[in-house]
Amino acid sequence: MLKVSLTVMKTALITGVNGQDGSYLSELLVEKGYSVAGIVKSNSTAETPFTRIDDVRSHLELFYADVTDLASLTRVIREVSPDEIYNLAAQSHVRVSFDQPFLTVQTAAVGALNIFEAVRLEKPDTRVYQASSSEMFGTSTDADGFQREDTRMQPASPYACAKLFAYHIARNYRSAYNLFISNGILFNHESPRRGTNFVTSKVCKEAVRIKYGLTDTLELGNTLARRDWGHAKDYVRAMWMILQHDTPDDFVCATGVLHSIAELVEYVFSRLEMDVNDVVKVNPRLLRPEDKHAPCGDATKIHETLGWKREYTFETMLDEMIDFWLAELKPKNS
Ligand code: NDP
Ligand code: GDR
Repeated sequence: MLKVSLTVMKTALITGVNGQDGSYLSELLVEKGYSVAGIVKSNSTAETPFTRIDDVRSHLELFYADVTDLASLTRVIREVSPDEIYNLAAQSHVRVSFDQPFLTVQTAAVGALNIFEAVRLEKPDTRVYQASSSEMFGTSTDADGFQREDTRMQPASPYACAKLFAYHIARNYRSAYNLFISNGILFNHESPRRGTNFVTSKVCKEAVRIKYGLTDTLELGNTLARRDWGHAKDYVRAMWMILQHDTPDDFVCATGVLHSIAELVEYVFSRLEMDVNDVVKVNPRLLRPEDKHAPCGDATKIHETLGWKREYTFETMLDEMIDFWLAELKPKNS
């Protein structure tokens, strides 16, 4: 049940509002008393599937627009007159970005520029959060193995290159036009609302399907890959904190803990009391042209400057995801 504050303080506009992060962020901002508007793309289904924002939808004002369409953004910004914009819209899948590099650049790079330009022209006092990514670092780390705000960036996918452009143009607009634009450089964050084409969600869902006898294999790509995984709820709180800071700045948000895909699989299967042997098959189609990095973030700056702390661990995050899929896929007659 959503707790809604009765004092309306500010207006926020979220692009990608029906994505994983957009849905949690909209709930957080509504609870804080914001008036929240969201941008959604049109699609061809009769009823647009907004399942992630079902619970909060009656508190949102939704606008059809597209980050690749500057005129639509200008119109929405003029109408909403937001105090804060959270730019979360993008084609966000790294492997898909190798299949659709132009779409990825149009949404993640040009889309961000469109937002900044619309803000510059229509409402230059708006504070803007740009969803930057740890993928921008690629294989580059500091000597201690961590990636932090000043680590050299060496992107290794069309997605990471597009996000790096957005990161730099955000900084450029900040200094050239004195706009309040901040980058959150977020490491992987997951939840029951994560798309099932991302590895944590896929493993939880498929393991539960195996548990219920609906399938007997789990096809994966590189199981030796490692990631620094946090929970989306903790990370959307960081986004909000970044925009409440007195000056625009860039912050890494991460857990500082690495786990491999194999460890992820082991945890999920043991929690479901199943044996992992002979179940996992490597499908070469799921391997990526470049996947050598083990991104591990140092979140000292956001801890010390903004007081951000995470509430979830790797295990509690996965427990929540497993429980979600157990309930979601439960056979009707059991
Ligand atoms: P999702 O893929 O769940 O959500 C992305 C959203 O962007 C979707 O709602 C999608 O709409 C929307 N979108 C895509 N293209 C356009 C467009 N042209 N115009 C308007 N909206 C569009 O991503 P997350 O919520 O996980 O991530 C949010 C942002 O943060 C993304 O930019 C991602 O790249 C970035 N990020 C994510 C991290 C993570 O671990 N989750 C880590 C670091 C950065 P639709 O569903 O209708 O296609
Ligand atoms: P990532 O997340 O690419 O880090 O991007 P994803 O969950 O897709 O991959 C993580 C790692 O798992 C390996 N892997 C598989 N991945 C998927 N999707 N499916 C599989 O079957 C599979 N098998 C192994 C991958 O090779 C990879 O090494 C996410 C996105 O949210 C980005 O938008 C965001 O910027 C980064 O996190 C930080």
